[in-house]
Amino acid sequence: MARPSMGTVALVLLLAWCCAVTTVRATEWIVGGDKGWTFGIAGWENDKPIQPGDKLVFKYEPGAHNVVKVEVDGYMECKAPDGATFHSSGNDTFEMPGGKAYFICTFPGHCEKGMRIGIPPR
Ligand SMILES: *[C@@H]1O[C@H](CO)[C@@H](O)[C@H](O)[C@H]1NC(C)=O
Ligand SMILES: [Cu+2]
Repeated sequence: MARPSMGTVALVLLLAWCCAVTTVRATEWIVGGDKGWTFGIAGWENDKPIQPGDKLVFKYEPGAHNVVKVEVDGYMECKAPDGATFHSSGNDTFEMPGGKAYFICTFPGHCEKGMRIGIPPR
C-alpha cells in the first residue's frame, strides 16, 4: 500500500478535528447574562442560538428566587404544576432537551415581572 500523502493526512486530521469540535462542544449559558436570573430578563433568550445539549445556568441569591421547569401553559400562566420540582440553590444548571424548554420563578409576582424564559427548538 502506498504511503498516504501529506495532503491526505492533513485532510483526515482536519475532518477529525472539526467532528470532535462539533460533537463535543456544548455551550454553557448564564441565563440573563451579567444580571443573572432576575426581574425583566424575559426575552433574553430570543437572540441566543441555544442548542440541545447546551447548559443553562441560573444564577441568583439563594432565597431571593427559585427556578421551576414548566410546560408552555405554566410559562403562559406563571404557574407551576402540582408535583413540580423547585430549584433554589442559586446556581441551578439544566441541560437543554431536544424540544422546547420553559422556566419560571414561582415567587409571588416574579414571573409576571419577567422572570420567565422559553427556549424554542432550533
Ligand atoms: C455552579 O454549578 C456549576 C455546574 O453544576 C459548577 O460547575 C460551578 O462550580 C458552580 N458554581 C458555584 C459558584 O457554585
Ligand atoms: Cu424570582
